[in-house]
Amino acid sequence: MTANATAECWWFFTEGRFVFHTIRAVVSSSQLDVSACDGDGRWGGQRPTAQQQRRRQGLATLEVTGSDVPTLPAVAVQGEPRDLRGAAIARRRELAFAMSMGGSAMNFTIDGRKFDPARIDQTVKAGTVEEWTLANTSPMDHPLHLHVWPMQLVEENGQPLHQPTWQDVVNIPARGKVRIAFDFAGRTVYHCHILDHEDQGMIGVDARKNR
Ligand SMILES: [Cu+2]
Repeated sequence: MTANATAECWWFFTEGRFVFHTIRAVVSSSQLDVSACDGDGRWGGQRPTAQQQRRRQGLATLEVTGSDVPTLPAVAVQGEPRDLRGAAIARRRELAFAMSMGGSAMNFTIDGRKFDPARIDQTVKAGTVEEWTLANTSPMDHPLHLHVWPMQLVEENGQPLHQPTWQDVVNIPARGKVRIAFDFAGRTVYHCHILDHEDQGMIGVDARKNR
């Protein structure tokens, strides 16, 4: 999973004690570690050590007691979003995700601009399918989240995806590109899901118009 992404799981438990933990380190060298930043939020501190990289992180302990309940009814099959890979693409756009020094702090920008809630960054015709290439020119990953609507990931670093993959957060790797497709109507925002990146400007507004 990418930073701050969500997943929904179903579990069947028997009696006992269970611990959820990460299967490997929480910190990777391509992701922001707070302790690896100096006071100005600039990258420049320690990279995680090999020992830190190997360390598992406990997340939660769960104790299951009592007797078994009768078998639950099967979970209804969930509908999947429409596979957009063969859809007619109304428009293609490329968005640039960048970071730069601005005064005493970093600027995190999309297409060279910081967030302005009064500005609409992308205007799209409702009911059409668009394909966006998300290009990251910075040395850090930026997990992009589009509010409310799932994005279909269609290409990762030049390689097309052969399985339909929908995500609510798509990681744009450092100095890499991903391509997504989606269709929706309304007004929403897209932003980097790393809190201090979005707080420092990495948010855009997307509005769909019925014309
Ligand atoms: Cu970011």
